[in-house]
Amino acid sequence: MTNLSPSDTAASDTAAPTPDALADFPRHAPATDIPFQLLAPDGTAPNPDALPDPQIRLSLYRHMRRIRHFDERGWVLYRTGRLGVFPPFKGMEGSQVGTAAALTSDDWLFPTYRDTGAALTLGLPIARTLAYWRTSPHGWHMPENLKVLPFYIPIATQYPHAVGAALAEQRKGTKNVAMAYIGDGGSSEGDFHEALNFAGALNAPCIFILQNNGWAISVPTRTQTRAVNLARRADGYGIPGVRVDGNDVLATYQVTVEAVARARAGQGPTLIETVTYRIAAHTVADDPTRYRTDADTAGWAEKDPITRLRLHLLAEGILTEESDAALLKEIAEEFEAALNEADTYPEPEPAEILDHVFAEPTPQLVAQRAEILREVGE
Ligand SMILES: Cc1ncc(C[n+]2csc(CCOP(=O)(O)OP(=O)(O)O)c2C)c(N)n1
Ligand SMILES: [Mg+2]
Repeated sequence: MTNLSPSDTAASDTAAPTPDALADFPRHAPATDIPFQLLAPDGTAPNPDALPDPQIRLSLYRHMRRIRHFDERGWVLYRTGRLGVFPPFKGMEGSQVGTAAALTSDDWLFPTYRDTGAALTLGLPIARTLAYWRTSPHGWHMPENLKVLPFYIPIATQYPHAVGAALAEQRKGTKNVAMAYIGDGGSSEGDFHEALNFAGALNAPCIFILQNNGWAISVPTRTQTRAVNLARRADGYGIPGVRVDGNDVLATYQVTVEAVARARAGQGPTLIETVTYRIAAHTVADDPTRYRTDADTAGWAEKDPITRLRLHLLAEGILTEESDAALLKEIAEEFEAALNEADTYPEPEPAEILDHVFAEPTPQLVAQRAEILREVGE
């Protein structure tokens, strides 16, 4: 099963490419720098036969709506002192859902701080996710039935880790894959390049998602690198690179399903650059008006991933105004129930900061724990 709702067809099964389809992969790697797209910003699909099943389209829409609700409620909770600082991801829902929905719960997901939406899509419970952004230990360790790593704050470190996890699965002889996220800024770090080379050389079943959202805090992508098409960085490591419209969840999903299928079939790693945009601030504590103007962001609101799929689903009769309203109500209720659950988690004890670092604490951690307990007088 994939991460789409239980009633959905397993995406990786239905979309398992034939040998012919694999032969010319990546068929979406363009000679130009134009990202691959299935759905135009006005919701029209020039090639309707290329779209995934209606049920999958609806499920992708539901996931995007669900994570946007988290993002919107997150701002309110932060401003009312009920959530810590978190990085919003509005506008990037297509990129996060389209990629994570191609995995199953047997696969690994290595998210950055920006990728709350991807982790929620794969099944990380909302209550635990809220706990993480409340800096509560309840959010520091993941449910045992999921291989989602805690959100990485040091940029790029997750890439080599993901290759390690992918190689472990390869050695065990499973078909499981690892998916790692990084930003445009992170792709200028050494770890990014080491990981791609390592994965290519050892044919690791690893999918590298590079979310190019235009900004690394206050530094625009055009300033941090002279490269325009970041997917082409894959060429340097002999692996396929795909540039996709990250605000088109259907296109993103399709290229990711293909990359996952290749990895499961023993055909190695893929780099997917999702071209998207950070509509909001770097974190809820950041003020982007200090470093960018309306001219910088112009045009991106019209490319919103949710609006575009909504227009398409309404036109196709897959969604109605009524079913959409019912969906939003259901999503809001689910969120409030999770918030209530997170509110019941007890306040952390100071020494808990050292829990969950290793399965068995090292002698150093045992000593530090004792020191903390002495300091707080326990
Ligand atoms: C190793 C490391 N260096 C510097 C930072 C400080 N830092 C936090 S976010 C960020 C920018 C990252 O930009 P990008 O990779 O594009 O991700 P985005 O925030 O756009 O999702 C930097 C430099 C850090 N967290 N880790
Ligand atoms: Mg960025």
